[in-house]
Amino acid sequence: MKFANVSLFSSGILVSLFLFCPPAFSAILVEPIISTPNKNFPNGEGLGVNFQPVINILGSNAPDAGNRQNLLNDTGYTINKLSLLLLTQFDLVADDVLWGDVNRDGKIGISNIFSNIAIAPDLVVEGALVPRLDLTGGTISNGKRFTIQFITNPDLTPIDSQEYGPLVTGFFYDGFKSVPEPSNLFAFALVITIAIWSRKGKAN
Ligand SMILES: [Ca+2]
Ligand SMILES: [Ca+2]
Repeated sequence: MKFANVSLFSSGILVSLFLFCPPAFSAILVEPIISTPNKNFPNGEGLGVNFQPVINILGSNAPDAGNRQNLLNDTGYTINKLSLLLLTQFDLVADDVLWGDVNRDGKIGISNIFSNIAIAPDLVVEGALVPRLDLTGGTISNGKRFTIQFITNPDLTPIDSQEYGPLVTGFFYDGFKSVPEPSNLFAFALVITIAIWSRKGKAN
């Protein structure tokens, strides 16, 4: 009798494990590739002057052929920080979606522009916690192109290149506007000085 109870209990545990463990093991890992323009990709759209630092988020499906383009930074700002987001509340998968080392080189994120790539605290977007990855230690000047791609494990790239990937990623940036060259500042100061001198001259 006791033995039978134990067996039942054990099989109950097995059922629970079977039901609850697979989702934890099947988390989808996402790794971004941020690079200088890829010669194999077409030149895509500009980000536009309405895409403002920090306050605007640009979203896209991933991974898919639609991401394979060279975006233009025409925001008017030099981008010195990119924050990438996994907008899991909008995706089409039930599994957890996390940043991870998909190409297994020991680091999360691949970039020939930004040298520091680090997981940042989750961001709250429309009430949902959003995994975030910050890229710093590099710049994308206004007028320059760059690419953002995502690779995943398992590979969720649609077989049909016209289809959208099931994940939704987003990004926002921080940056600065170019300041006048030091030589221009000096010339400006010189003009002001001359104006003051000439005014003094008139008064006398
Ligand atoms: Ca989801
Ligand atoms: Ca990696």
